[in-house]
Amino acid sequence: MINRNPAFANLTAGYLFPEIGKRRREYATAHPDKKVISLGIGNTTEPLTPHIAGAMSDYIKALQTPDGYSGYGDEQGLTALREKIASVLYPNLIESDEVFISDGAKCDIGRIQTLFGSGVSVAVQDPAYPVYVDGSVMVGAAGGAKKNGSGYEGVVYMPCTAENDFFPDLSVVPDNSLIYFCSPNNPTGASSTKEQLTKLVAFAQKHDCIIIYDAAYFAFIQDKNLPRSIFEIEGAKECAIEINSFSKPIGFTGVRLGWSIVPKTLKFADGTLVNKDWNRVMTTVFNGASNIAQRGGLAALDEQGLAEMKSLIDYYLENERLIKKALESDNFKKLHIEIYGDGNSPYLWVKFPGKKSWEVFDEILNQCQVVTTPGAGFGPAGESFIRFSSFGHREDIQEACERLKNFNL
Ligand code: PL4
Repeated sequence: MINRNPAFANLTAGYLFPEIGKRRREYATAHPDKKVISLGIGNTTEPLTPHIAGAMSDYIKALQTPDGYSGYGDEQGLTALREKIASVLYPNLIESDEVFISDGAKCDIGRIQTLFGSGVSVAVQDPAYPVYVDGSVMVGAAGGAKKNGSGYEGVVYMPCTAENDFFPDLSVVPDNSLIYFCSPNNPTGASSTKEQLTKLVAFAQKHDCIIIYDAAYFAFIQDKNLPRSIFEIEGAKECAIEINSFSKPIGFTGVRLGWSIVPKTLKFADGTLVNKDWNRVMTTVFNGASNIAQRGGLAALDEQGLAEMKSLIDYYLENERLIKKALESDNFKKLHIEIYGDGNSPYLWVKFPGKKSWEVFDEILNQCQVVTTPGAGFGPAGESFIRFSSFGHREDIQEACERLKNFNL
């Protein structure tokens, strides 16, 4: 028999989001008469918009003709889409051959770990999107990280709390580490300022670290002073990779389309270009994003597409305002909850002092039939927090808000 990859024995039993789905299904099965509303998994709910859907549908029609048919494309993506991402989203910052089109940010976060091998040290914001840590554990990074309480021994956790304005103390990060950083942040909803990201980049440069910057929620940033990309920060092209996605901006969570930016100025210790190795990874173990989805991505970045993107983002941000208002009602005041979320992300991060996250999750589900996400699932510093997602149909959000107004602990 072949031995099991020892890295897998180090993982916790299950990944956070399927566990939430399982609890939701169990509750629904036990209470078939009750309608469960999800403010849990960050999954888009609103239909594709006409211009973007139209571009894909036209392309599908063309695929049915001898002239319009196309098979495999370049693994790195359509040249036109790479150029459009560079010029529309990173004007004068990035060149098109630094853009790699993919099937989504999560997949890129997984694949990118193959670039650094098992020896690399890993630092993450705490709390963080679980894929950074679980993916690192799978490839045996961080010294073959082993489960230790609610975290992993070997992974450097950088607490991001209200006390430090959700920006971590970087001094705990060893030299030559991979630093996973997400802004706007999942789950805290905090967006890092230009000053904070300047500190991050300066630290990475001084300590020979590489930042894996997850900007999957960039489109939610409303404050014009907040950076939407790490490459707005001087020096970032020497120390950062950006992972990004069409999932949340245009509802492509199911369609699947994302991109990574690997600057040609980013090098490994031996001088090899990271861009060269990433090109090798993407052309070897990835076969290109769907050519239909890429037509949607192209349409999303023209004038009409960008306007449609804005209308979707505005819709979810209005949901967020409604949820926040419900959480400000008297019953929650009595619980002394603390609400974080400044209208630049789809998430509200809410502290229930003295309570365990999973306990609050179960109570909200049982009392209100509303699914949330327990903060402890995002790392040790997430304990006592609940994440509320604003993805949902307006009428469901309104109903969830009404039910939450009767919640008590
Ligand atoms: C549930 C910071 C959601 N099954 O759709 P992608 O792959 O382009 O982007 C995934 C992604 C990347 N980066 C960050 C994210 O928050 C997400 C999506 N996260 C959430 O509720 O936290 C969906 C989770 C999905 C998953 O595992 O990603």
